[in-house]
Parts: sequence; structure tokens; C-alpha cells
Amino acid sequence: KIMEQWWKKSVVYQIYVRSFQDSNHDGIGDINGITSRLDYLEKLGVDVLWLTPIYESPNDDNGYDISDYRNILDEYGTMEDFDRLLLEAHQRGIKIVMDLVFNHTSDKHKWFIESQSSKDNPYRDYYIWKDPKDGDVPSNWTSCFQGSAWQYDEATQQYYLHLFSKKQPDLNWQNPKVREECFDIMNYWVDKGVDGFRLDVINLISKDEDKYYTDSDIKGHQVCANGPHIHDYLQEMNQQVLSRKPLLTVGETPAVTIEDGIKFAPLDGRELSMIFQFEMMNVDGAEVNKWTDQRFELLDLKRIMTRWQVGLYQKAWNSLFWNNHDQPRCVSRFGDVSTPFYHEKSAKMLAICLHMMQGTPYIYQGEELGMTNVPFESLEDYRDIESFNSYKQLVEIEKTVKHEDMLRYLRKSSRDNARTPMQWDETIHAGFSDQEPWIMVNPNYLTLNASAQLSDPNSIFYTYQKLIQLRKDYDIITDGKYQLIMEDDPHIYAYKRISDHQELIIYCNFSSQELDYDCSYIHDDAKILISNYDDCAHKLRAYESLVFIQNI
Ligand code: TEU
Ligand code: CA
Repeated sequence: KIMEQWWKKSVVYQIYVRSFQDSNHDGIGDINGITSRLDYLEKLGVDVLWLTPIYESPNDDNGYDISDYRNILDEYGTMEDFDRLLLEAHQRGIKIVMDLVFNHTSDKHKWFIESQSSKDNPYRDYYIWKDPKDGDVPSNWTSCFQGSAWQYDEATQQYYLHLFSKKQPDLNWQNPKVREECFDIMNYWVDKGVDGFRLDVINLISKDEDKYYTDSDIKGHQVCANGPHIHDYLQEMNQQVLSRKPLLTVGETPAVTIEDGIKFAPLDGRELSMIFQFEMMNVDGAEVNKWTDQRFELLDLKRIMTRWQVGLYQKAWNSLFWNNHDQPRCVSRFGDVSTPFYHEKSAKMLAICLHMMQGTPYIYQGEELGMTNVPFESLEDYRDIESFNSYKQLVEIEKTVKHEDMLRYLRKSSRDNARTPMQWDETIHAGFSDQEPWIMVNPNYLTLNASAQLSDPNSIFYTYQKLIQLRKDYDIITDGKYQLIMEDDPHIYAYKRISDHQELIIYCNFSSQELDYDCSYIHDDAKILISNYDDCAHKLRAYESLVFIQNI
């Protein structure tokens, strides 16, 4: 029996806990900070909060290195604080989704400490240990954060695998005990009353036993994507945990095809509720090398988005997003921040373009205000391990990139662009904290902040609020069939959503030029459902976005 798929009509809001709201004057966001901002989130109208990891962690990768899955990191508060947040969110009809990282743990997790202690320790097989090959690494696989994916351990003279930092050793999911432990952890949180899970790089958990000693041209985490037993493991997870109640499960799945996606998130509920895939995040070269000046081409974006919209239709469920805590800010990347006017129009245009598609939209904190990339000046302004390691590798070790160029690439693509504090108001540190925050505040907070936008009925915030409401009011946004129109236009992204009696026609101008557009699709009785200008003209103006609704 297919359980109620409530997430199809939901909008998720991602909270980067460290940067959302500090409540106890240490410059670090925390759980009570989130609770204190629930009114704001309720006003925006989001249905679900995804919290980035709040468990005990040495923070080598800001919580994506977990050392205890059943305890809250001190900096973030206590379990009582979490219980209160869950209760107060539920009282407002807001659900909470936890971020679980099961591909790897922290090297400070007790399993790894045991595992590392000797070859015959019962926990040895919880991780992936391999003998050297000719006195060297088993294979040339690289870690996602630069350098080899293999780390040598002097004491036991073997290498362990880490697809991310060396403080994030990969778990061995082939070991049934590992799977049991992970499912127990999930059940612990389900028993607490959480509403679902975001599963970090979940499609990397099944490694191919035969490949460990085989060199590869692609990055280590891509070699391990969608391995031989991945669907067995997820179906087992489904039986052990997910079938207990209608939970939202979103699998973060880099390097998946549409065919893979259909297996991970089929509508019959056999595995996960939806996937979070990144193909459109590679339009500016990110997959090959994110450290470039390359900008995206709209035609590529349209082609990729369209393939997923069409490919999953009535087969599987996708998520919709322009950015998250690992990506630069979308208005800087896909919009235009060169003038305040373009900033506002393009931020709204991006929102409309995405929220009219099929799938569950994800809003990353501050996106609803049009928060932008950050004018970081020097390396010292950064906090992210990926940024530091990449600088070190490319500028200092390989010497293939010059210092000045790397600083420019970091300003464009560093994950820290998304991680600066939420801009609440124009007071000191943007109202995030009264102490120096753990990472700098974007200086544009004086004009770009929540308080200013809440008092301006024309702000980006209210466009998001309206889009969230429209999804609740119009089933066609959830169910309608997608069809690309004006296919070859390099500046306009236009598409239809079609149901039995109605259709939506969406036009988005991704340029600052005034452009002709094909209005032959619009009937006389069509109405404007939402737009980012006050009226409607014969041309599409700079970053204009127009949505028509009509009966058919
Ligand atoms: O990200 C995994 C992932 O898909 C990477 O390719 C990601 O794009 C990375 O940030 C490179 O820029 C997840 C988390 O979202 C990320 O924050 C963690 O650092 C990573 O897993 C390891 O847990
Ligand atoms: Ca704090």
C-alpha cells in the first residue's frame, strides 16, 4: 500500500543551523535560535524544515563528520532544546527533517576509534580497510576534498577509505551490523517524532568490492556512486524504518542519471520519497572543475531541467532547488546582482521559474530574501575545508592556479558563500548574534535583510510567500504535465504545465534585454497567476517572469 505522499505538496526550507540564529551570545547559530524564528518561517508558509546535522561532531566538515548520532552538539544546545523545537514546530504545522550522514562517520566516532585500534577488533569491519598495493595506496582514487581517498594507518599498516576528508572514514555497508546500527539510529529519531530524513550522499554507500585496487580517471566519490547493492540496502532501510510511517526521505545523490533516479525514488514508495540530484549544478563546469570563471548557458540549463521534468513524470519524484549549503547563492550565479533593480527582478524570476515545476521545492535560508554571494577579501575570511584544501592543492602543491585567480574562483564558487549568517535586520551582525559570528556577515545586510523585506509588500520575500501558497491552492503545480516551449530561445525559459482542464504558461527572461516572446499560447481569457512586474507588456522586460493560467 502506498502511504500518503504528503511531501508532494510541501515546500522545504533548509536551515544551516550554524548560521541561522544565535540565542546564547557565542556567535554560533543554535537550536533555540531556530525556535525563536518559527514565527518568521510560519509567515513564509513553508511546510518542512531540513536541519543540517546537529549531532556531536568535531566539525572538520561542519557537522558532516558525526561522532555521536544520538546526541546534540553542545554548541547547538541540548536534547530538551531539540524536543521543544520539534513540539513548537509541530504546533505550527511545520515538520522537521533530520540530516543523516551514513556514508561516513567522524574519525572520532567510537566505532572508528575501535576499528583503528587493531586488525582483529570487532569493529574493524565497520570501515573499509585495505592492504597497500606495492607499498602504496590501493588505487589512485581522489577524495572529494582533494588528495588521495586512502589514508595510511601506521599502527595496523593498512589504508582506510575516505571519499571526503581524512577525518570522515567511509562506513562498510556490506557489513550487516553497520546497516543494523544505522537503521537503529533512524528508528531512534523516528520514535522522537521527526518527520523524515535527508540522507547525505546516500548513493555512495555501496562500494564495489572488485574495484578497490582499480585506478580510475573519475573522482573517488563518482567511482563509488550507485554501487552494486545500493537498492538492496535502501529497500532494507525502507522495511526496517521508512515503512513505519509516512516520512519524507530525500536522498542526496550526486552523479545519477534519470534511470538511476527512477530506481531511487519510485512513486510506489519502495525506496525514498525523492532524490536531490545535481545535474543542473554542473552547467557552469562544476562537475569537472568548480574553480573557473565559467558562466552557465541558459540552453544547457533548459535542456537538463526539461529532461528531468519529462523523465521522472509519473515515475519518480524529484526535488527542485537552485542552491544549498554547498553551492553559491543562486541570484549571484543564475541571476544578476549588478544593480538593485536587476537583483530584485532576477531573484523573483528564479523563484517563479523553479516553483512552477514538478517536484518538491527547497528554499535555502536567505534565498527568500535574495541573499547573494559574499565579497570575501582574503583566504582568512573562509572557513570551509573544501575551500582551504582546494587552495592548498591548486595554488601551493600543483601550482596550476595563481593566488589572485584562486581568490576570484573562491568568491564565485566557495561553499562559504551560502554559509554566512542569515540577515535578519540592520542591527549589528545583522541581528544574527550580538557577538562576532563564526564567519563574517555579508556587508550588504544593511539593506538586504528580513526586517526590511517584511515591511515592503513588493519584496522578494512576498514572492516566495505567494509561490508557496499557490502550490497549496493549485493542484496543477503538483501534477500538471511539463512541456518546454520556445525551445531554442537562448534567453527565455518558457514552459507549460498541463492538466485535464487547465494549463499554466510560464515565461522567464533570464537576461536584462527587452525581448519579444511567443504569446500565441495565451488565450483571450487567460489570467496572470503571478509575475514580477506590476503590469503586462508586449515584450518581456529585464528578468521578467510571467505566469498565465487558462482553461482548456
Ligand atoms: O555533499 C556531497 C556532495 O554531493 C559533494 O559533491 C558536494 O557537492 C561538495 O560539497 C563539493 O562541493 C554532502 C554535504 O552536503 C556536504 O556539505 C558534505 O561536505 C559532504 O556531503 C560530505 O558529508
Ligand atoms: Ca549560540
